[in-house]
Amino acid sequence: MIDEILEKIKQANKVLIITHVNPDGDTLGSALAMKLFIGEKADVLVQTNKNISYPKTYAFLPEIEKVKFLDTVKDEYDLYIAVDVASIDRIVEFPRELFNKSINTINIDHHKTNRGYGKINLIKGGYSSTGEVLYDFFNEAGIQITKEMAECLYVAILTDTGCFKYETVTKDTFLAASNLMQKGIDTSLIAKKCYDNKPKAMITFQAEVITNAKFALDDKVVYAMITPSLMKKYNVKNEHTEGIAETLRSIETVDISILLKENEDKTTKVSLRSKTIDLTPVVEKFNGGGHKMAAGCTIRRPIKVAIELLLDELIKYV
Ligand SMILES: [Mn+2]
Repeated sequence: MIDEILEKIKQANKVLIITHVNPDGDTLGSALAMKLFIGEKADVLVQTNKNISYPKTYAFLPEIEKVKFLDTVKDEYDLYIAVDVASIDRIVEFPRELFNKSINTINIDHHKTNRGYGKINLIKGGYSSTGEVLYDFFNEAGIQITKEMAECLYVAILTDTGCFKYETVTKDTFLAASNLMQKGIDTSLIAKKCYDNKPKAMITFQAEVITNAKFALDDKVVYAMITPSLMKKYNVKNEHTEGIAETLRSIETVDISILLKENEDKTTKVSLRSKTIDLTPVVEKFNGGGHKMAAGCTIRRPIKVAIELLLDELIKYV
């Protein structure tokens, strides 16, 4: 499989590396590490238009200033590589069309729910991050990991493990981090850039969301709701909702935290976090995906209906 991937990369004239919608540190770090390896003939796609862009937190990543957006991407590629994209519907219409019609598609991921929609699928379900999958890939392929690539992979692993806290972390994850550190990256500075760099409005916005959170099922479940008007009030973007579900999960009695965000079209984006309960069957009921302790879905109903549907489902597990 590794040789096959290397061969495809070698043969390609132009490569599009696709990150998932609402990009995070893992998908961006993995995509940029891959771009740094492939070089000039590879572009990274962020699936928004340019004015929405990627979370500013990650603006320090090498070569991120070169990414393509939906409004600049063209039909000019002969190889597509999706990284950290759990399912094909995490790629939006136009790039999905390009991906689906191409004979050269590679799917690199760590989500257990990934069904292998690529022609070549390098999926290590249960791995800490796609960053760690790629770290193994580069090593097994005998590819030299540069300092810049190491920075990207480290950010991918750091952010997707919640700073090495989640149960997906193994001794190999620490070994990867250690080896990446030996490339000369400043891990303390990277952590500051990823976590101590938030806009003031993000914290005041999150304070209001958390203050209004509701508890259910003997305080084992907590949920918070975000409407477009609240986001407008604080002038915040999607990326500024990050961390709310984790903060709510950190409450002593809570096993499952839910963050619901109503979209302009009255559908609801749901993020779930859990301490002990496997969330994958819950989100699969709503065509979502993810990991045991961190999963998500979109429910095609307004926010108040969505939470009722979710609570009805969660009663079976809590
Ligand atoms: Mn990931």
